[in-house]
Amino acid sequence: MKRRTFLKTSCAALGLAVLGENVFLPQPVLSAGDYQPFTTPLPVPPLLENLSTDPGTASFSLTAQRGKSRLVKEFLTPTMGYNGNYLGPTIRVRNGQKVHLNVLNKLDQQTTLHWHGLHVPAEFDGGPRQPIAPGTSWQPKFTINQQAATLWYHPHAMGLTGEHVYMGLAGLFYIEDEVADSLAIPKTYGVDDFPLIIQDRRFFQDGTLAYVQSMMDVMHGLIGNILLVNGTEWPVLEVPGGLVRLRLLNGSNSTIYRIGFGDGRRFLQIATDGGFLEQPVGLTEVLLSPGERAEILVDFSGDTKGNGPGLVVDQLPGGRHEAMRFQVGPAPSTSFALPEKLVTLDWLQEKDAVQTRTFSMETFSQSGPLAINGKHMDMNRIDEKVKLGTTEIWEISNLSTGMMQMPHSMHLHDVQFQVLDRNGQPPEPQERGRKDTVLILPGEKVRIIARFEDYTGIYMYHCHLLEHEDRGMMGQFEVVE
Ligand SMILES: [Cu+2]
Repeated sequence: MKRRTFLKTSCAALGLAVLGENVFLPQPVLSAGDYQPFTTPLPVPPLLENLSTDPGTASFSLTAQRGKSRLVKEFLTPTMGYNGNYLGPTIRVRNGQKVHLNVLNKLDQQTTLHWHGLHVPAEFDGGPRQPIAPGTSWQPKFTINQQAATLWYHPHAMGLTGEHVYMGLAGLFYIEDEVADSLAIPKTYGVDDFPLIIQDRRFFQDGTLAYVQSMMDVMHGLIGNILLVNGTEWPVLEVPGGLVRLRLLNGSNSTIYRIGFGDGRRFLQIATDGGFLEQPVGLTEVLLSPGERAEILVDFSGDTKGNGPGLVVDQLPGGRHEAMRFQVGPAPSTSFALPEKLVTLDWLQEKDAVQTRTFSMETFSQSGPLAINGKHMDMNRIDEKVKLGTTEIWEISNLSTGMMQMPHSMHLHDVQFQVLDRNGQPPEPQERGRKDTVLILPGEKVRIIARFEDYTGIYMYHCHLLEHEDRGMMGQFEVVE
């Protein structure tokens, strides 16, 4: 199936009906006046306090805990969060900084904490090999060794990732550096530079999160009918009447989002998963699979004060939602001279690759559904051994056919990679940057290139549709001397 065709038709394939729709809260209808939309201010996660007095070191404390949150209507929904009820604070560090963390698990089950997109030693990666038992804590430490980027953190315990993220365990992890400092772009957190964590959720009629799965929910991934931004339904964000930077995270479990504005306005994408693009790319929508990020610059200088566009999110599969609205305030005191050039990226060369590995993302395989190369995750098996300091090409294909054409989203721990080509064609300009997660639609074959350096040890690669990951669509690669 062609990429364009899939993106159009998959909207119709909805997995919701299977458990019986009336057990769930229905999708609220804006025009029906269900309740007052766009009146709740968008919460911006607080920046996590750095407990260190040494400027070269950042020291943070995170606690995974249960709580209750007002996510939808009048309900107080049981949730999970870091240092709070739902989601977690934003961690902000600088390249070169030493980072010490204390992660306390106050849940009644094991969890882990993975730094998605961060290049860290395997023992501190926070994948399924580093479980944190209930009531215990974990102290990862590492030195930030990569450029400015919008990364995130979330749990990654074997078989529990989907549920924990669904309940609210996730937060953002920003890296800043001198290059980011020098660019004339908005960079004041919560003033002209906002994180937007976009998720969809499904609720039972009593307002509890419906993390139950029919076979369809497993295959499609759990697709919710209610959109949340930073844990809030239909929020409004007051923005300055000028250039604003939005850091978008698809924080959903399994839904692909096509994100744009209600009035179809153009914006500039300036960063991918792993940092800045070489130059801004003009777009009217971004396509993000679960786990992917994009930083965009939006110009609100032409909007009438008090008005503003909606942020429109198309779910694939699923519906079209006005997820939030912007309300334009006074013009800012700073104006920005947008650079044509953002950064110079260090392009990995195909000729430097020592080998090509092939990965087949299999919706159905000989050994059952949701496998990679016919295998399901086994902690006792190393699937790939990669030599430290070498460059490799990974060719990832999604050859699912027939009725169940599932998209998959491949995430590699340890590295930021580059997309070489998709079905033999060079990637779109907005994908020509540092990536850690890549969407692979049915019928697609994507070649990526990565350099495995600095750290030896065992890391994960997996589908970032979390219901797929939890069913074993994951493998382990070991970086060896
Ligand atoms: Cu998948």
